Amino acid sequence: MNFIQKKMPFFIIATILFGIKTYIVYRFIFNIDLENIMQALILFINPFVSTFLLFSISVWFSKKSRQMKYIRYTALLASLLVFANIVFYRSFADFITIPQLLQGSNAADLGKSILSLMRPYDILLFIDVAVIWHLSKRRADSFIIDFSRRGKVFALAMSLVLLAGNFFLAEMERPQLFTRAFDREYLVKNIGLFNYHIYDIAINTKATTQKVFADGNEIPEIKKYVENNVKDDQKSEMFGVAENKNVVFINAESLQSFVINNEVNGEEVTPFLNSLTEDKDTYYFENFYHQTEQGKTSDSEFLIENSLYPLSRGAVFFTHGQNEYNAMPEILGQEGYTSNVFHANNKSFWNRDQMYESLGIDAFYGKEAYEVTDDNSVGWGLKDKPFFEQSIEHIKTLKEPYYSKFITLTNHFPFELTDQDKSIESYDSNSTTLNNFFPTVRYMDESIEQFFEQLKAAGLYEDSIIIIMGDHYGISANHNKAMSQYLGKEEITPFDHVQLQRVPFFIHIPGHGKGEVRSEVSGQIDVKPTMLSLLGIENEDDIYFGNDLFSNERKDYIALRNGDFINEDFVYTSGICYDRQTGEPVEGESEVSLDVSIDEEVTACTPIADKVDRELAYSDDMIYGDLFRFIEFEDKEK
Ligand code: GP9
Ligand code: MN
Repeated sequence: MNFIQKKMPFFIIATILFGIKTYIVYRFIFNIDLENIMQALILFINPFVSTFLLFSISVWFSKKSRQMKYIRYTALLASLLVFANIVFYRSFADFITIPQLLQGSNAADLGKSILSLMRPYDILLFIDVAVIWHLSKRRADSFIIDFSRRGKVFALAMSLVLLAGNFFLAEMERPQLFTRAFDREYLVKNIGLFNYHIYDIAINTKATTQKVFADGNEIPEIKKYVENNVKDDQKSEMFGVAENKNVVFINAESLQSFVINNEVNGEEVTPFLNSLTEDKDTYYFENFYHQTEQGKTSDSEFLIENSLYPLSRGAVFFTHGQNEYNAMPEILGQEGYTSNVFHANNKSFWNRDQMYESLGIDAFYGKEAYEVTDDNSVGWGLKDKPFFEQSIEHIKTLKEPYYSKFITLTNHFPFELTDQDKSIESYDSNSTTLNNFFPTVRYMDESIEQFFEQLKAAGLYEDSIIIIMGDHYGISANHNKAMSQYLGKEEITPFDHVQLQRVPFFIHIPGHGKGEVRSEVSGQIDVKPTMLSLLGIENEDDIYFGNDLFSNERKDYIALRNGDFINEDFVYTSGICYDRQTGEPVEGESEVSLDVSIDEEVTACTPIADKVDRELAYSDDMIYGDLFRFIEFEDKEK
């Protein structure tokens, strides 16, 4: 060890040893996908960044013995944390979260198998601890241990700079990594295991505090609002038309309504879905809006299962995955249904594994349930055609009646497709994203058509209703120039932007014969009440914010998560009230507001905008306070 003696502070030696170990664990024990060089670089850097931060704290201890003790015990505890994650990972292919740790069932499962999850070579994980222990006890004098004030401040500044650099690279690689918190694997990959745990603790503390202060007093007011403003008193004439049928729900990734009955390069984009708009067994809602925010697909799932709004920041699947809900799968469960989700991606993506349990979903067929090879994958993973093909085999084994959701993947940004899967040419504009969107949408359209055929061939079609819904936009406002070119418009105004948030919604009822194109303003918030009504299930004491789409007494607006709204007459966005027919701003009256003593424009939109704000706040209260835990639902097993 002579070569390092008297050259470096001891905490640097510890950082290097521990950093190397952590990197080896990332690469060879955790099965972390590296998609590009940038990810490989970040994964290499982050173990050293976080351990530097951890060990450099030692410089603030003035006594040598304390410094050494701090480094020794930190190395030991941090190694135990890595080890605990390894054991957990071997069982769940996931990283420990505080709620999971506290969740009885997981811990109990793990308890039984903990020994079988350990390997003899795991002992090697503690080599660096042994070396650190030895050096710190026997060779302490050989290292720099006296730090001047400047040295201390420098060490601190250095660790913050390194951390900022790491976070900067991580944000570049995955924009909005922290606010959206997609996936634990991404977090660990980008910011390291230790920072991930700190992040997890922070999120958890925030959620818990808000929950602790809630006592259910808020519920009567919210209930009253929902009774008076949301729920309709009468059942619609569609109540029960699909009683006891299986429900096949297709989540069409990033599908927007502007492609329906539209062309690109003179070819139909979605011939199959277009044919459904004219089909007598299908209702097509042409003014149906997605209401998602940062949680994207997971937000759309949250909306349809609960008829509550997702949160304005972060993914509620992540931040409130442990709440109690009165979700559709649970309600259907009481009526004898089983509920299943099919999605060939990591189970932990969007924290689905945890949230699905809270929503009462019985089975989740994730990536492991599929045969995924290089040949049948593109972009995000398994292509939609093999996905549906393989799903059919699983569906055949399900207990009926079932509610099964199929989440497609191919039509996901960056919309990659191999030439042999391309049935139509890309568009030609300055946006590769928009250009490539059309062929992947067409591929998804074909995969859904094929799925209909497969359901028929398997004898599963007649007893099912099939719902197809776009989950959220695929083309963001960053591509407005290309979008205006495609739509033949001069520009995309804020009004147009809201109109582009329409996603297709189809309800296909084999043999029904009364299908039509429906034009009422509608949204994802309406899916739960609509489905329950079609299945003939009453849900009276529930709290939710949507309506049965077939009812005549629906509340007359659809709120977007940012407070914008659409109703039959207006589109309200960016503080401007637009006439929905003309797209022109509506004249308002100036009024001096007493609170802020500035001029405020009052338009026909103002009263509805106020109501929207109130409704969003009530929905947030339900989630932040975990208020469903205070409501006793009939028949609900607690
Ligand atoms: C990931 C898939 C896509 O599992 O659902 O998620 P998104 O990025 O669209 O929210
Ligand atoms: Mn999606």
